[in-house]
Amino acid sequence: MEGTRRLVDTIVAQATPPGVGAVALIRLSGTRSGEIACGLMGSAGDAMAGWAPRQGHLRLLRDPRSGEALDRALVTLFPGPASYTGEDLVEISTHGGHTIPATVVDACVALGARPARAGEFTQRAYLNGKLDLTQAEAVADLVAARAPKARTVALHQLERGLGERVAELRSQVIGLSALLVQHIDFPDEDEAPVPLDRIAAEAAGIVGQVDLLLATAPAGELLREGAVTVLAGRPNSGKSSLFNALVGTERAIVTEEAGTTRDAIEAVISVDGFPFRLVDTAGLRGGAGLVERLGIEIAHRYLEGADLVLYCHEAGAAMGKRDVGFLESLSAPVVVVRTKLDLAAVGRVANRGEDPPSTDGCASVPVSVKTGEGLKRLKEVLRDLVFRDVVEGRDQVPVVTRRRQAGLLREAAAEVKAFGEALGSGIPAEVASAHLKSAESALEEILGVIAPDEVLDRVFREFCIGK
Ligand SMILES: Nc1nc2c(ncn2[C@@H]2O[C@H](COP(=O)(O)OP(=O)(O)O)[C@@H](O)[C@H]2O)c(=O)[nH]1
Ligand SMILES: [Mg+2]
Repeated sequence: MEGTRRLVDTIVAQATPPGVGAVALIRLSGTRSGEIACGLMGSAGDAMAGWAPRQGHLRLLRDPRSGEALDRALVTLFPGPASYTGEDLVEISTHGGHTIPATVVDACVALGARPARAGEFTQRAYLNGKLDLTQAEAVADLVAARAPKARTVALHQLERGLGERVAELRSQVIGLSALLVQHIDFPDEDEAPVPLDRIAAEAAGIVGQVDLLLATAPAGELLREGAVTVLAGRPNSGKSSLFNALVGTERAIVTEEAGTTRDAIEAVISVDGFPFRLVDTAGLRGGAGLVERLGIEIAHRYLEGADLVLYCHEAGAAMGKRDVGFLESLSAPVVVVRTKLDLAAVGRVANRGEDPPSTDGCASVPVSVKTGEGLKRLKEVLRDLVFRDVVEGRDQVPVVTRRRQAGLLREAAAEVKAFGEALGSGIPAEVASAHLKSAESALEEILGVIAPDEVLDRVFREFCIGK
C-alpha cells in the first residue's frame, strides 16, 4: 500500500533555513534513522542502540561513499514514540552555511533516506497521534507569525486552545445522541426518562457555545494573516512616503514625479504587536499610461480585498467630489490620512478653495513623514479600528484562526440547530438524530479525527520543508 509504504520511509531534511549561519539542523525520521546516522558516523548498523535518548553526542561525520570527513556535529537520538514525529528521529546539528548541511542531507539520501516533502515531519506527527489537526495548523502559524499577537494566538492553538474546546463540544454532541437514545428506548412510558425539551435545551446550549467560538474567527483570521491595509489616493499624495515611514525602511520608491509606483508593494508591519499587511499602490487617476494603468488595476483589486484603506490626501488641500466618490465606493473602513502636515503648517500646499465635502464616519489623521508628527496617533487608530475587540478583551485569545475551522464550526452549529428544530416539529427522533451524526463529523474533521486527503494536503502544503 502506497500510503503505508510512504509512512515507513525514512525521511531527511534540513530544518533550518538554507544560507550562512552558525548551526544548521538536519532531521531524520523513520525506522532507519538510527542506521542512517550510524552510516554517517562510520559505525555499524545498530551502534546507536546503546545511546542515551535525547542526549547530544559529538561525532565526526563522513561521506559514506568517499570516506571524506564532512563536519564535526552534534547527533541526538529521539527513539519513537517519544519524539516529535512519534517515529525514531535523529537530529544532527552541523555547522551552517552553503555546503555542509546540504552535503550531510545528500549523504543521508545516499544511505537510503528520502528527501522529505513540505510539512512531512508534522504530518507524521499528526498521523501518529502526536498532534491533532488544529495543532498541526498552529505549528505552521507559529513559524509564519510576523507579529507578537499572531504568535500568541498560534501558541495558544498549539497548546490545544481550540482542539480542547472542539473535543469538548464533540463529546457534548455524543452525549446528546446518548440522551436521545434513552428517550427513544422508553417511548411508551407515561413519563419518558428524558423529556424532549431537556434535549432541545442542551442542543441550544451547544449551538450557543459554537457561536461563541465563531465570534472569535474574524479577529483570529486577521491576527493570523495580518489586516490587509491598502494605501490609496491621488498620485503624489504621499502614499509611498507614508508606506516607508510605517515600514521603517526605504522600501517604496519615492519621487516628485507623479505615477512612480506602478505595482503594488507589500510589507508586513507589527503595530503594537498586531500584524498589518501594508500595500502601497499606484495613485488612482484617469489618463495614465499603460504600465501605470495596470498598476491602478492592481490597486483596485487590492482595494476589493482590503480590511482597511488609508486614503492619503494632502493636509492643506480640500477633498474634491472625486475623492469622496471614491471613498463612498469602498466597502472597507477608511482612515483619511492628511499628509504633508509640515507643508500645510507653512501654507505651501495650495488650498483650492473648495468647501471640504463631508467624509463623515471616516477617522481623519494628520501626519507628516518629514517631522514624524501624527504617525504614532495613526498607528493607534489602525490598531483600534481593526483589532478593537482583541485590544479590549486583553486576556481573551481568539481561538478560531482559519476559514477551514470556521466553516466546519458553522456546519456543526447548523446541524445541531436543525436537530433541535426537527425535534420541535415532531419529526421522529431517530430521523432527527442524523443531524447530530453530521455535527459530530464536522467537529471531528476540525480535529482531523477524520480528514479527507485533500484537506490534509492543503494543511501540510503550506509548510516549509523540514517542518
Ligand atoms: N514635506 C513633506 N513632503 C512629503 C511628505 N510626504 C510626502 N512628501 C513628498 O511628496 C512627494 C510625493 O510623495 P510620494 O510618497 O512619492 O507620493 P505617492 O505618489 O502618493 O506615492 C515626494 O516628493 C515626497 O517627498 C511629508 O510629510 N512632508
Ligand atoms: Mg508612490
